[in-house]
Amino acid sequence: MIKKILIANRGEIAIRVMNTCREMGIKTVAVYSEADRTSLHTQYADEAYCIGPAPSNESYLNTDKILEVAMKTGADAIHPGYGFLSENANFAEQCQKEGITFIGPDAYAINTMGDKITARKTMTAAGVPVVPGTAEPITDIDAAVKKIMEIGLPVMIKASAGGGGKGMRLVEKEEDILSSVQGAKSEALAAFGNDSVYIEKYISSPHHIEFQILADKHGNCIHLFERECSVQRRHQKVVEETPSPIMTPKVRQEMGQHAVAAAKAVNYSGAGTIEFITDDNLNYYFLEMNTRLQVEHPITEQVVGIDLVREQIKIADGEKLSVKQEELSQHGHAIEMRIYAEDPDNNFMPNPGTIHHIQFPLGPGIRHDTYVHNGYKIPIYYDPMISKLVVWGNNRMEAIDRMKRALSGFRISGVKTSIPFLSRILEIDDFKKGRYTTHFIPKNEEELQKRETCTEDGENIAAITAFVAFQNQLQKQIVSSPNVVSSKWKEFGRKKAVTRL
Ligand code: MV4
Repeated sequence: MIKKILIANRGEIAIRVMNTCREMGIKTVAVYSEADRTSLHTQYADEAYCIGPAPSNESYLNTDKILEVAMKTGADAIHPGYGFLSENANFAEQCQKEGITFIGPDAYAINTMGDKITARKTMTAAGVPVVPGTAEPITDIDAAVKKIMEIGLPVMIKASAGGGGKGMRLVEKEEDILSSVQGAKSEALAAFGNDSVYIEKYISSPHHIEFQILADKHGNCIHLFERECSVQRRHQKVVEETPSPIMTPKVRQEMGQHAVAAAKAVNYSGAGTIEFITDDNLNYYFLEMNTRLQVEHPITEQVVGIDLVREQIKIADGEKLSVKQEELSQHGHAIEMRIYAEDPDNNFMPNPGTIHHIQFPLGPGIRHDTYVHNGYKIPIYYDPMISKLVVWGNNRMEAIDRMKRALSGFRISGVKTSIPFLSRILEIDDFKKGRYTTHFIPKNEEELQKRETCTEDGENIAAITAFVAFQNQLQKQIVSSPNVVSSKWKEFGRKKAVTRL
């Protein structure tokens, strides 16, 4: 029985995992870097231990130190969250050697899916469609040119160790093949220490649609339907929604079955995501598998009604899946927007700093996964995401209206955020109609970059100025007519009410 879990992460996801642990009666151990001494996750856990200096490789990536804390505190299991050690096969193996349960798949599944060429081969063998391309890495340039001309230009050159867009090149002309292959190889070598690259046919206006899967250690595997993640900026997801606006019941069922086949092919256990790239006609191809809990997992939880962290823990503890595929359905519509401490008017530069005041949107259909609070200083060392705003509605239109209301109910001062940019996305026709591809943000660049005439800071200053002016006026009146008895507040209240009508 898992009775105590160490959460090897920080921020909103550490808190998210701890919430489920608390509901399950499981004790929690937080680890933190020197920069996170006052972060909420350290106070939220039953115990918390400092594991080193601010830089990730000296703290949140310090496997020896984390395992030492796990053993000292008697933790039965480690939840890695996302990022950091979540897809580190060596760490999963190290945990196992120490007799601590890694809440995630085994090293074999992580390694097989982590190497894209191996993943493509494994998927092909399992009957999962992959993008037409090469099965083997490019070794000789003449063979590569021949193969590319067979597939037909344009093509993508991709790093086998890559993912998320690194070490990737689009080739449109025959004369660019050599330089693109060389460019991709050197970028891959620098980023991953591995210069293996392969070729895929280029899908010109793709959608990113991913399937959530859950697999237990007894050979059972189910999918929890799709998430549409095509609204991205420089390979960073900006909006995620489920169901996908372009999905049909038939394709959903087929893709879901292929997602389950993909997971089974690597003997997967735990929660995972199969990413597909689809064209406008819903032809779909396996792209990669993420062998972790994902940032955008809450939209699936809201629509399918399953706590994915609870399932992860139960699976890690050796339990069988408690639900069958036929018992699952999608109810309503959920949208997530990631809120970053960054300046959308200045090329999305990270804007860490102290949050002087923050007020979250409240009310029906809103879930807000965060770790920030009034007076919190966002450290410069980590990803500047401060929260995930998730809304649920009976249908897509209701969810969009709810997201608009939620974004407009957000108050934050001290740091710049992506909120104004996110609000503009909801006003764009292609988004409203659910007709968008991965080109959505570049295509609507101009409209999305429109600056507000009245910024949030401007709005605050206007309110403060008006208030101070009113106080001054009130003071003068009280001084000039000392007989007035306490009617000015009432009067102000009435005036305000009248003005608003
Ligand atoms: C592609 C593609 C078109 N054709 N592969 C980008 C990140 C990596 N996970 C895969 N990516 C792409 N692979 C082929 N054969 C276009 C992209 C792509 C993309 C994919 C998903 C979401 C956003 C994207 C933005 C630009 C390019």
